[in-house]
Amino acid sequence: MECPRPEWKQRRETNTCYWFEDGDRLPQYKADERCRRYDGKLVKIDDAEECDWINGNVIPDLSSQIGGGNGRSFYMGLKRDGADQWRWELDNTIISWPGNWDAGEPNNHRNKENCVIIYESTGKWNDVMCGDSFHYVCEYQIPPQ
Ligand code: MFU
Ligand code: CA
Repeated sequence: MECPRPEWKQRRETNTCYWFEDGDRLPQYKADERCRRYDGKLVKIDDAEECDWINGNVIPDLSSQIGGGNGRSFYMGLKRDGADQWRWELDNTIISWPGNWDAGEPNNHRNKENCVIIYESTGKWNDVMCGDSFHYVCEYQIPPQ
């Protein structure tokens, strides 16, 4: 089986495909809508290992596909729920590892930050307002044969 589009990157160990969109910048729900067009979702990062893989292979700056200093940010599929817990939209589960937060994050700045971005330059995470527009990373799981 293959990824939904040729430009998606496949992680062979898990048959997961990833796509960083660095053309459009969209609010979080629109970014997720875009991922779903390809039967994907905004990325769920299960553990530190997957986080490292994504930072090294998917995020352009860190994987040196484009080169440093772009200063861009990418949405993932993690949201603060009503009980103030971080929950993955892909399967509605609460995050089960500490995450890769930037220093001082998540800070829920002005009490309005319920979505999460990845900084391209460092791979670190920041909570942001879901209505702000950013690039995004989609994930697609190739079904077992
Ligand atoms: C930091 C970040 C916020 C926001 C703000 C401008 O808070 O945590 O997400 O980007 O800067 C002081
Ligand atoms: Ca923040």
